[in-house]
Amino acid sequence: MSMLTIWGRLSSINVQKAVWAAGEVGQPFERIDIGGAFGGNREPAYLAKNPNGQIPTLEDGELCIWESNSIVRYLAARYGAGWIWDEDPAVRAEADRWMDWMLAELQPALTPAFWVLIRKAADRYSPAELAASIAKTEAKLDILDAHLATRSFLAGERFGMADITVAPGAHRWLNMPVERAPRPHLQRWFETVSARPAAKVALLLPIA
Ligand SMILES: N[C@@H](CCC(=O)N[C@@H](CS)C(=O)NCC(=O)O)C(=O)O
Repeated sequence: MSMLTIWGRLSSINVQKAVWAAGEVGQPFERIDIGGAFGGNREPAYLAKNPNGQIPTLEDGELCIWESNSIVRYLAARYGAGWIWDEDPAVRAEADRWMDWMLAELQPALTPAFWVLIRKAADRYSPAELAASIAKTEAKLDILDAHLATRSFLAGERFGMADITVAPGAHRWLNMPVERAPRPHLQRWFETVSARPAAKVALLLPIA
């Protein structure tokens, strides 16, 4: 069994997705702290792996993959067939769209509030941007809650790669000092998926 390498500090929401996915498929991995206070992600050796200078990056033998959701898809397809990867294109499209929604909708909505309230970078965003971030995130999570009212997991009745990708966003929101509307379906889903052993390795508490 080959050893994976995951580059990136665990406080990154995008690294958490990769670590959780690797754990679910039972693939041994080494994680190397890089980025944030650890630095190193602008070094030529790292830029040769990931020209964006961002984290995470996954190495699997000769393969080098960046973009967190692509890493989750790769791990799922390569090592999680019949488990977190579904061969049915319709089920996979459902998973894919929630993964894309996470990157394109939920993460951008949540990021300003996270930076101001948790990373204490008040100078990055105005009070109006903070308020907008909270309002947008709440609206997006209403969509997630409604979706989860009629199914156990994001792509249906089986846990899968979309749950791994989206739950780190819910983890942040549910642990942030913000006023949240009660969302029973989201809460039930999050409690179920975050109790998984691989989730406990990935989801840092307190959030940072
Ligand atoms: N779309 C990329 C975004 C990656 C990204 O923004 N990573 C952040 C951490 S979450 C980063 O590299 N920040 C610089 C740093 O940590 O020094 C992905 O999903 O992998």
